[in-house]
Amino acid sequence: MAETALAHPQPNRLKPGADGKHVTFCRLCEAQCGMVATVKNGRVTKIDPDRDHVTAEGHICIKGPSIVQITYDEDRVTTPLKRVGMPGEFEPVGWDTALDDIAHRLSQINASYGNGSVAVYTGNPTAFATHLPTALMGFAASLSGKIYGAMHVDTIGKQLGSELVYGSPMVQSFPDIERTDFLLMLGANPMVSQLSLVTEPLFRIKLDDIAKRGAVVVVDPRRTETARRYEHCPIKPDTDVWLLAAMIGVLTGEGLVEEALLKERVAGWAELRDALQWVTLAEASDRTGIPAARIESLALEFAAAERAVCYGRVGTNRGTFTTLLNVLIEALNLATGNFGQPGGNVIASGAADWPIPPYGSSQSRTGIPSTMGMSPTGELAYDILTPGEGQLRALVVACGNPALSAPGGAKLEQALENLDLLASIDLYVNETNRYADYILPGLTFLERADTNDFWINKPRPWLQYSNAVIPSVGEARLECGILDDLAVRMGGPSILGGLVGQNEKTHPMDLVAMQFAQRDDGLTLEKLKDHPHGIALAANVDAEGSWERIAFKDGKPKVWGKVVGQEIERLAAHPAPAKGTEELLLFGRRMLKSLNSWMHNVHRLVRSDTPTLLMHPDDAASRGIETGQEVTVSSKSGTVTVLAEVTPDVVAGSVCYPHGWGHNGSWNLANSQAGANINVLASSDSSDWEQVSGACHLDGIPVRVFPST
Ligand SMILES: Nc1nc2c(c(=O)[nH]1)N[C@H]1C(S)=C(S)[C@@H](COP(=O)(O)OP(=O)(O)OC[C@H]3O[C@@H](n4cnc5c(=O)[nH]c(N)nc54)[C@H](O)[C@@H]3O)O[C@H]1N2
Ligand SMILES: Nc1nc2c(c(=O)[nH]1)N[C@H]1C(S)=C(S)[C@@H](COP(=O)(O)OP(=O)(O)OC[C@H]3O[C@@H](n4cnc5c(=O)[nH]c(N)nc54)[C@H](O)[C@@H]3O)O[C@H]1N2
Ligand code: SF4
Ligand SMILES: [Mo]
Repeated sequence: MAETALAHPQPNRLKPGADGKHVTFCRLCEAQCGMVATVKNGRVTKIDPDRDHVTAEGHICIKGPSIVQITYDEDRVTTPLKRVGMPGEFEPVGWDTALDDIAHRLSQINASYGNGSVAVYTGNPTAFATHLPTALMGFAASLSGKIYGAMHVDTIGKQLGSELVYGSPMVQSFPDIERTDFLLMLGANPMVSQLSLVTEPLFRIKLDDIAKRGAVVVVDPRRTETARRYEHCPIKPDTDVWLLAAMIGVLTGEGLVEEALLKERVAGWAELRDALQWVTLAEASDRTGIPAARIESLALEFAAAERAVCYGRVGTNRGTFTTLLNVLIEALNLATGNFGQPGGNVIASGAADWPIPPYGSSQSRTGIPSTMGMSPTGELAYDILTPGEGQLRALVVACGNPALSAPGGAKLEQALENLDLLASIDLYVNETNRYADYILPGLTFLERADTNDFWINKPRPWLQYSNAVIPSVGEARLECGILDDLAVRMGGPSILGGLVGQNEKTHPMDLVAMQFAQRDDGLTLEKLKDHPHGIALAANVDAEGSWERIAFKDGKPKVWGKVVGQEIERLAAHPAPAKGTEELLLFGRRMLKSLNSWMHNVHRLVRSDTPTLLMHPDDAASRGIETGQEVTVSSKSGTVTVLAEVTPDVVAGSVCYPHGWGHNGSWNLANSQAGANINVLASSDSSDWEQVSGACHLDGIPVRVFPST
């Protein structure tokens, strides 16, 4: 029986499953494009762009409409599954049986071992389902459990940097791309990723406009789709921190920093400036591979632009100095007077007001301080396999696939099989939950009512509500409802009810309605429902208001502190890589028709998106490697075999491969695709990561590459 309780009453629009055109929005990536879904005989037959959408104005990418194939995919899990044999061998089971057994075993494990023996893993799609992140946090708290997630392979440097500079990991700055004249972009490829930690579906038009007004400079070891369109500044992987330190040095030397503003409104500038004085242009040039003159001109161009902003994304979050790098990005924006200004680096209002434990409030078993109270994901295998206090014995994975997304894939798979209990809420049998005891079927966004208020980093703020387009397929259920049910079966209060102080089940949309009721602009959820294409809240983000959002009591950003000081000392002592070595540095990329590890079961997405190892012609020639050849790539952590593609697009001395491939779940088409799990090459030994954050080292991994035959 389909669960129709998900259908929240919605007077002005079609009921879930009703024939007709349902106005909705995509929840696959942060762009959140508007969509119109056509339903015939209760089934979604097609998805068109919503040309009346308040921000996207008809923008959509190829992945969005593919949600239809995923929703009705015959490989999709639509009943609870129980493991009956080897990994991947499951049989359908009833909801009550599954939930009762999971609840019973979780309670038992927790009672027997306590102390972090139980954990949740929150994958990327949890951030696109209203109240799922909060439900997961509540669920973990109810078990005194640990929380692992995609953060340590994605945004950790940004989050810790935000806590150090602005006082909270939730107070995150973003570029006001609507109004800037100069965008310095590091480690991001929006032409493929559709822009991350900034929600702007028309990003391409906005970037084109910036380039017309001034410049978009893309710092990347690969001549990416974005670098090609704008101005490329090639850099050796994992060296951006040198670029930023040197740029700050140039600006200081030239007297181009806003000293008065820094003195009055920012804490720690003088200390940071002085601590970086030893960084010379020559050294930075040697480390980054960027000519000294270019580093200098980049700094001068940045300072000269009326409105400039530096933005770093995934490629600045998994290196050796990711935390310092993120602090320096904030510092560059602050020092040039570009923080809290139209066209500069801004902070939006409305960051989730969660009770977040401060940085370092706990430590992992190998001594990594927690950020946002989260355990380092790279340590999952270690925590499961290493006996003693805090050994992990039960894991609930929500919308995640760490076997492909976290470092040390093979070891992690072995560890997952060693758990006393592994339960997963997912759409598929993936590479992680094939080791599970139970898989519980969750929903696609077509089956969920949602608002888009989680993603607040919008240069043009807007809000949208969508009802579920269809009732849930098969026996699939709303994810936060599943967690709530488990919590209650374990004898605790409802976590969703608990959030609003009621000891009874509450629909997440009721919670959203209550949150809306506290807004000071009078917009209620009911009013929002009257605007099916979304409602524009303002033409622009309130840039000047950014200053009021700083979480420190004195309202001043802090660019100096113990962590920053120590990290600069570590940088000074960091040896330059040996020259003339056989090793190449491996870094990642995303592909337009992929979404991390899980959209490879859709024919139109995979038919022309084969992953290859990009390699510079000089490196290929010296190894006798040609395009299309099978090559072996090995690191200290593992070995994979992949196809080579020789191209001058990557800097010499580096190779590039996307993550999320190498399938062996129950998704038939995905399993038949070429490609390997590149994270087998990433280290799950915590001593190989940045110690202050636990950021996994995914970009700049030393590897050897040679022909396979
Ligand atoms: N080497 C390398 N590794 C990386 C990265 C990289 O750039 N390079 N990127 C990292 C980043 S940024 C991220 S975010 C992580 C992602 O890491 P994860 O979040 O662990 O993995 P995903 O591949 O996003 O897997 C999502 C899972 O959720 C399921 N799912 C999708 N939508 C829904 C839904 O609505 N409901 C339910 N119940 N399930 C759903 C899918 O079937 C899939 O199994 O990977 C990281 N790993
Ligand atoms: N099509 C598609 N879109 C996606 C996703 C997807 O998998 N596919 N995933 C979504 C997710 S979960 C996220 S987090 C966002 C991420 O969005 P982005 O941050 O834009 O992610 P990427 O496209 O991986 O771009 C990262 C860039 O960093 C570069 N890079 C790697 N190492 C370094 C380095 O040391 N220095 C510098 N300067 N650059 C480096 C890579 O070459 C790459 O071009 O995208 C989201 N959107
Ligand atoms: S860019 Fe594509 S995947 Fe992202 S929200 Fe828009 S349609 Fe969905
Ligand atoms: Mo991500």
